[in-house]
Amino acid sequence: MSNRLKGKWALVTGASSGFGAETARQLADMGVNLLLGARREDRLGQVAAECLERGAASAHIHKMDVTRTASVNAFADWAKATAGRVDVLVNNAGGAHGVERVEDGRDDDWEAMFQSNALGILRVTRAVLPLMKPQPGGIILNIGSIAGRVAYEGGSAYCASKAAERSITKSLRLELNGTGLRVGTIDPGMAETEFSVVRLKGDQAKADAVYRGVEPLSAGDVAEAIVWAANRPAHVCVDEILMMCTAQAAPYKVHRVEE
Ligand code: NDP
Ligand code: 8X3
Repeated sequence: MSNRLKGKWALVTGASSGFGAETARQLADMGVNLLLGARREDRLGQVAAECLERGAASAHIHKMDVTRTASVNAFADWAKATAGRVDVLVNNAGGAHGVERVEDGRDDDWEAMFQSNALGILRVTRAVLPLMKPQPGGIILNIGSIAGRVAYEGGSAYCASKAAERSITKSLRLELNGTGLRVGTIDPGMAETEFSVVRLKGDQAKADAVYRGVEPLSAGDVAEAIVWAANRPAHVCVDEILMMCTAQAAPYKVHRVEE
């Protein structure tokens, strides 16, 4: 496979774990310069060190919170000072909080999901676009979910925030038509990361049960799709990828094998 990413600058949000960390590692394998953001700076530092070992052209980290405009703008200023350009933007930071039905839902959970999964993408993209526009051929990949396409019980606000991500991606694709910039969404189904531990408020046993009797997607599976989409030639835009593990035919249709 041609490596069109070597020496390019990629900015990944939510790079401290899961899809974001694995995307950073796989981009490192291709000799990319990395700008990595998340709230946990220590974890970002570990990921950056691994990336350098794996061949990243450079790996830079900066603490950021996508739910705060000032933090996102400071992050973009840092990216400008560090790199001066961004060729690949992966809007990955986010997650789910809670599994309650609407009647039992909590404002802080709902707000956290919309803040990170929807508004966070808007904020980061607004701040980073000036670093992308001078170089036609760049790409923005937003991380959506099967949940943005198919609603399920206990997922109202998460599904809605990911449906918003889908609309944001489509609007951006239209707005950037003619600039040479590409925009797409990568929409995975269940994947074993820290996602369920966060969603279930740190209950590791409940999180493990989500994946019991199933081989879910791994962070590596999803990162491969992200890196593949980013590595297409400049005239090819991968508008969307929907991917699930073989055992999952819908969010609520998962074939489990008794262990
Ligand atoms: P993880 O919990 O492993 O990773 C989430 C990442 O997002 C972490 O790096 C976390 O870093 C970062 N993050 C969360 N909130 C913020 C914030 N406010 N500001 C900055 N960074 C933040 O989960 P995944 O890797 O699975 O999730 C990545 C994305 O993929 C999410 O958008 C999620 O909704 C989506 N997704 C996940 C699926 C799954 O089944 N795992 C399936 C489909 C989509 P830190 O805490 O250090 O800030
Ligand atoms: C995460 C996948 O199926 O838990 O976005 O909603 S699912």
